[in-house]
Amino acid sequence: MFEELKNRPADSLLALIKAFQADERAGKIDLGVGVYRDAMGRTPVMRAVKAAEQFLLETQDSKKYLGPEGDLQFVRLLQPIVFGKSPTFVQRLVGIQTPGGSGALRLGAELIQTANPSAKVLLGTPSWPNHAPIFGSARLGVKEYPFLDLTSQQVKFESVIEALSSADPGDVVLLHGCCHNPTGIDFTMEEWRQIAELLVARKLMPFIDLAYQGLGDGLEHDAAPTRMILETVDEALIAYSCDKNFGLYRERVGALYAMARTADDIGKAESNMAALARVNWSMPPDHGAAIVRTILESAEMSAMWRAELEEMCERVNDNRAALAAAAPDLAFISRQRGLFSNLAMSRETAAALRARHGIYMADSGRMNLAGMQPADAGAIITALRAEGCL
Ligand code: PLP
Ligand code: TYF
Repeated sequence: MFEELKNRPADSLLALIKAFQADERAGKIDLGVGVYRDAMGRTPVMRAVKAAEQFLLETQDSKKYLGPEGDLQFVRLLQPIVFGKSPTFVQRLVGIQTPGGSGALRLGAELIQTANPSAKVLLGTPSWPNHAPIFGSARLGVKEYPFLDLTSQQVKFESVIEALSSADPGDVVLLHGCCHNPTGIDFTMEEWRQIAELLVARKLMPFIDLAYQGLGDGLEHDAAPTRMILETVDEALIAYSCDKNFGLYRERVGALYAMARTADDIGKAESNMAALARVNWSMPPDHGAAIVRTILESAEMSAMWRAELEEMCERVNDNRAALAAAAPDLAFISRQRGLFSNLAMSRETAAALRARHGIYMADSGRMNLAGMQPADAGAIITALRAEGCL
């Protein structure tokens, strides 16, 4: 049977991890996979996470099953952080714990497929390379449209408007809530408002992917577009990841929220989300969500978490400023937000940056700004100049 299978390419982002490890040069710089790094180049366990793990070790007295919804206290406590303290739409929200933001995207995709198999998902490109495969493997049609021009580093807003204007009622629009992956380019609030109006006018449903809240300009700022959209439309899905802003990557912590029109619809969304979770993973892994719940239940641990997240956010933005200060051509990097910026380059150039200069970024030219130190700015710019990128 297995002889029938075709070999498939490895995820090129994840392959960079191994390539970097195998490089023995001292000055190598890892701007590859999207994990936060501190001033020592480490991806530390956050202080509040350590404290919560200690607390759980001492107090957790059972690991019995929780059910397909996972830890509902986690889902509830996350709500004010994502949606604000008392949003108008709170009664119309339902959430379920998922294995990471990826699990939330997959569950949301299957929920759409169950409710409306002919719905297409509009995806602005470039996007996170896993988006299209996740929707495709849930048997949804994916319609890609150009989201921006890498050479000018500008959003092609006419193309966004055109894609939404020509979509069919019931289609779904995937939107990065903040810290766009791979470009760091988010819509302005004015553009978000125009998008919200079009969603209503064309009867389209937003599916907001919020994987980096707090890593752009702070928790509140980064959630503002999501909240505005939810105040405007009557149905939405939100895939949330705690893997970056709590540094819990391998623990796989996330949630899928649905906002529905009526109490009846909420009940249906909820029961279908649970049923789909059951056939996918039965129940989500507990440990990471228990950590987040423990942090959010404690004022002290929450304050520790918020303070460390702010430090992380500042560090990334300082790195952005250092690159922009060292090369006027890269001024746009200091205006972009989140872990990533995406330079316009060929894959050959990205390969040359790795081979000749020990600078590891994705073949697409995406760089993780958390992977450098401000003092690396000079070496990065010298290499970019040597390879004709500047
Ligand atoms: N969405 C985007 C835009 C991402 O960059 C990631 C990164 O992994 C995810 C979703 C998935 O997050 P998680 O690791 O929680 O599955
Ligand atoms: O874009 C990134 O680097 C992160 C990590 O299949 C990631 O989102 C990359 C690829 C992948 C899963 C996670």
